[in-house]
Amino acid sequence: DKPTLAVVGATGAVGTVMLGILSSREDVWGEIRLIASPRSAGRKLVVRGEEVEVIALSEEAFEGVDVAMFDVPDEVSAQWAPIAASKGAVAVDNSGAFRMDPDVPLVVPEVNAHAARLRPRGIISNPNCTTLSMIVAMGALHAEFGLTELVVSSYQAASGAGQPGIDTLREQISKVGGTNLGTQPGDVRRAVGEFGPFPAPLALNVVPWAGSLKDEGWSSEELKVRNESRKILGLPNLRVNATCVRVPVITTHSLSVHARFENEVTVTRAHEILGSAPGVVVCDNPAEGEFPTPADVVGTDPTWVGRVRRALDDPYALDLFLCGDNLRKGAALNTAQIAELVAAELTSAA
Ligand code: 2RA
Repeated sequence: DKPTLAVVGATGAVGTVMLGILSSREDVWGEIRLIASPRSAGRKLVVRGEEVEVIALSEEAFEGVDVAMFDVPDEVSAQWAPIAASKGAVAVDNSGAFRMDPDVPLVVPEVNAHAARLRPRGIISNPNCTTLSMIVAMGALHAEFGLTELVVSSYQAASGAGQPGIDTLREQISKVGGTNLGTQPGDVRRAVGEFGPFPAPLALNVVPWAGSLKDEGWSSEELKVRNESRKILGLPNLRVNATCVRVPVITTHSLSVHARFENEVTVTRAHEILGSAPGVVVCDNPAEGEFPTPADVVGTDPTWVGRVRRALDDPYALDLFLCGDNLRKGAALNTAQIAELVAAELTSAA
């Protein structure tokens, strides 16, 4: 019989997308159990067209579970993913709790699916949505040209900060829409007043910050892009510089990437590689105004790549622009794909 899946955090921004994805992908699951904090227990959510009652997070909730997806804050995963694993489940964790643990694989099925099999702690980590918005395309180019350096600027959507991020941006837009603000120093800042999870106003603005302050002025987000890219690609010495910026977009992260390789590159060959890479769509015809934008990419599964150019001063480097829906491939979809890898493994071993 089919494996039992638990979705922990089913009521959050990512959890909601997850239920939609589980309802539209090939159904490889037997029972799907929805688990959330005690305050959400008892709510009924629809998955695969059926109403399922949410149960409270507890040890018993993992009885008989084969795969447990975690879409919860780091500290909740840190406590409960090991408990789920101790009950015999494979935990697929979307939080940052275990991503850099040497005994926990960090998996993007299109790039390093094999890594999912070696999981001594019974936990598999899902990368950060910013890393995920570029790594499928970069993995394809790496396989062909041998990646040596990444210089990245991200343009991150408000929903990366969850529902509070979405609510904050919409509230700010309602305050500044239809006004003549954005022309005097501090006028938007004064008008919106509240910044929610962000350190500065987001509407009519960009905020060169995401996450928390780490050593030497780097943000946690920028170190995640660096460290996770190295781990996923198996390139411990990959040179990575990221600058992570929040922009007034509801959902879909964008990144501009300067990538340097061991081998000379051509745009023609890069287009061929990206065009045939699973999970990647090439949208690159600036003469016709065709390039990826969040307004077109949101709600879709692939990584969209455009603006592919060979660096003018370096035949070993490409410049390109990518968009990816940070709640779908950036979180829920990749987690679901990893869970499906495990389901296939369990089913074939049964
Ligand atoms: C963000 N990537 O966008 C981080 C976490 N989702 O805030």
